Amino acid sequence: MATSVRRTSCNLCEAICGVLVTVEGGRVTDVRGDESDPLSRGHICPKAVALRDLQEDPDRLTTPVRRTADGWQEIGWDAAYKLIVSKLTAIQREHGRNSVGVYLGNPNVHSLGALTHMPTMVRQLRTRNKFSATSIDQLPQMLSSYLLYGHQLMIAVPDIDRTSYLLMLGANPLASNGSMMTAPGFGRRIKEVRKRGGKVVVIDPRRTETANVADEHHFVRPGTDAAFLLALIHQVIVDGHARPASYVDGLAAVEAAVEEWTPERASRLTGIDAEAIRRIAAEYATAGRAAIYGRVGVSTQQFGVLCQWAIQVLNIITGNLDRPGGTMFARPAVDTLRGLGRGHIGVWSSRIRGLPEFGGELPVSVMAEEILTPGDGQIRAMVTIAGNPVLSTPDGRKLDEAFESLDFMVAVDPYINETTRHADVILPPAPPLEREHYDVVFHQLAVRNTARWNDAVLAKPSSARHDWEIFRDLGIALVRRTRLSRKRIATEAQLRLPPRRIVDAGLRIGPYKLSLRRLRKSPGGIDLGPLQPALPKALFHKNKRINLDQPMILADLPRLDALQATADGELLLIGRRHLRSNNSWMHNSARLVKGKPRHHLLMHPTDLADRSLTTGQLVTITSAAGSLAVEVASSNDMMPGVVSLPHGYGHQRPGVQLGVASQLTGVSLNDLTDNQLTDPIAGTAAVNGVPVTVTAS
Ligand SMILES: Nc1nc2c(c(=O)[nH]1)N[C@H]1C(S)=C(S)[C@@H](COP(=O)(O)OP(=O)(O)OC[C@H]3O[C@@H](n4cnc5c(=O)[nH]c(N)nc54)[C@H](O)[C@@H]3O)O[C@H]1N2
Ligand SMILES: Nc1nc2c(c(=O)[nH]1)N[C@H]1C(S)=C(S)[C@@H](COP(=O)(O)OP(=O)(O)OC[C@H]3O[C@@H](n4cnc5c(=O)[nH]c(N)nc54)[C@H](O)[C@@H]3O)O[C@H]1N2
Ligand code: SF4
Ligand SMILES: [Mo]
Repeated sequence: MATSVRRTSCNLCEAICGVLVTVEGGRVTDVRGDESDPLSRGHICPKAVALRDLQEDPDRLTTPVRRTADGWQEIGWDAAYKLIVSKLTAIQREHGRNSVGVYLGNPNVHSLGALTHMPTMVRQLRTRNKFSATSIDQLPQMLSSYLLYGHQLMIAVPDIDRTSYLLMLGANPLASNGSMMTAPGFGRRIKEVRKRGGKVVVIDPRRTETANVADEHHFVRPGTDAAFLLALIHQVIVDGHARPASYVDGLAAVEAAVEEWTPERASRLTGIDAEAIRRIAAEYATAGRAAIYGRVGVSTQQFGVLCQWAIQVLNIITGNLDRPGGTMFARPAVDTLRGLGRGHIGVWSSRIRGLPEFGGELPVSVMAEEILTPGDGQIRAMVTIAGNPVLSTPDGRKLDEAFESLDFMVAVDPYINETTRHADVILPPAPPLEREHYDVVFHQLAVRNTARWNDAVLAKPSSARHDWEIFRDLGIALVRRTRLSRKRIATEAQLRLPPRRIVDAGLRIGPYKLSLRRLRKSPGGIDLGPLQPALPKALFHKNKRINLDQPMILADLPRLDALQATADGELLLIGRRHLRSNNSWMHNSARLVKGKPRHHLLMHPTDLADRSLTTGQLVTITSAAGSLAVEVASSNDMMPGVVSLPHGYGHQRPGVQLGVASQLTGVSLNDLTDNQLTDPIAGTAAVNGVPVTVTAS
């Protein structure tokens, strides 16, 4: 049998590791890290091996299916497209264009074909009811970048390979492999910081895997990080360490805003020692090359935007933004920012709750009410693409009910899961190993400039479709609903361009004047060097200045002033991730899910004792959204008063067709999170810091 080793990449998470895949007689027999990859340097995690399981999963759909009274039936591609377009068109004709809603899930950003072709298809639906994982994820980072740097995706990343001080809040890269910061082998990179004599400090309500490899860890009461960050700004200014670059305005407004946020005051709210806050401020401000980084724990909480703005302010006023070892901007070979909108907020609002759109999307927290509340503009049909919002977004049970009530639903997804079981038609795209890839998103967020093109490892069967082909065909059918015009012809032509042609054009006009041909000659990727200073020229604001004084954010300070301690007996619920799991999916790989169960509610021993509970016992967790029962486990790594549950579990819902996953114990964290609990600035779901009570079941 012919054996070959092919170079490709794993795109299951943001680390985009280079991998070597051994193929024997058309089957994958081995997956390992590519030592020659200039970014990942051989790193992989256990999920890479599961690429093979995705390929061979008997539950993975390979042809479109249609739900009928007698169950799921296979249907041809063309018949499926025809059915979808005629149903969506009829519904929009009768109820208006906003009667079709769209949810765009996480794996879209990991697929080249989704990025090149999906937005054009979705635009043809002309709906304002668009949702995505952004509003339960990185929205606060995008909004602060939009306000400060003029572009929603102009994200500064810690220059971890040169820093001597890294302060991390609400991030656990040893489980997540890093996010909004592509740094494969994050653990090794942390070790290297420490070996250089640098310092790594972690702020998290749980002593995480990352905290365990850091120099210092502090528990923080969930949802109060903004107070800690404002006190750091306060202290940096008091100590005379605020020396922003000449292109920065608004320091006086910041100074006034943090005047009363002394370390003592922040300490009372956060639980972090005032002396420690003072010391961290001084160490960070004088380290010379220092970076503050905050991820999910300081984004999907009630003060997410305030936190992410404050993190930027600290990096800016200490002169760490845009300097080696501080936080810097990547310069990828395909200039992603130029091809994307800079962003906007509040151009329209949601119909029922009036939450603002951001970048053309409404917050996921309003999706269920927009489907369930009758009236003009009610959503009657949904298109979900690479998303499982029943498990991934707040109050999943309500959303389950909402999806069941729809007149029509389409899912572009390889599985029949908690969300897609409600669909009338499911269109499954070809799996990762059958796809070509260039990363148009994560090179933009990478800690080093590199570029890599990957040919497909395995040939796609002729009966299968790539995601981009699905979006092309649906898009063309949708645009053909409009009158023949120049615009329509241009849209059709754009949809017909294969992703590789788009990448090639992007490379040629990009900053390094590369080409697909050039990249294909170096299948392991090429190194374009460390991050380079780029400011103020790279700013998207016309005046090339950064204004810290953002009224939208400063107006939120009274809400923080009013923040109270939790009520008696109440606990705060937070999430957690595990290296061998990936959001709401990949639980169908026996190889990944084996081992110790990972679904328990973690609770500090004193909180258990206060309630006369013991490890292993079934407990009932109750929140404003509902209650559920799960086993509890004692953990000294939890901050007292805080409990933790992972999201993405709970595959026992009826109709789910996931063999291995359906056998898995565990409940859905998002059956407890509350869709009324948001960060009001932009409606980001606050799924961390949810008030709950825990009692014996
Ligand atoms: N409580 C709580 N909730 C959270 C989070 C949390 O920390 N706590 N995290 C949030 C975050 S950060 C995110 S990003 C969201 C993620 O939530 P979602 O946006 O729902 O994404 P996933 O859970 O990754 O779901 C992936 C879906 O895409 C399908 N899929 C996999 N690969 C492909 C593909 O190549 N093409 C297509 N078309 N489909 C594919 C899978 O079968 C699955 O249905 O969850 C959020 N929800
Ligand atoms: N293995 C694996 N990798 C993944 C994923 C996965 O599901 N599994 N998901 C991917 C996705 S979509 C994303 S967005 C990234 C996320 O990447 P990370 O943000 O690194 O992910 P988490 O592990 O959720 O880390 C969030 C941390 O915030 C802490 N936290 C909770 N509330 C608070 C708070 O109020 N304040 C502070 N300071 N901390 C708090 C939690 O205890 C947790 O340790 O991971 C990606 N990578
Ligand atoms: S860290 Fe793991 S899942 Fe993420 S890209 Fe690398 S191998 Fe894939
Ligand atoms: Mo995410």
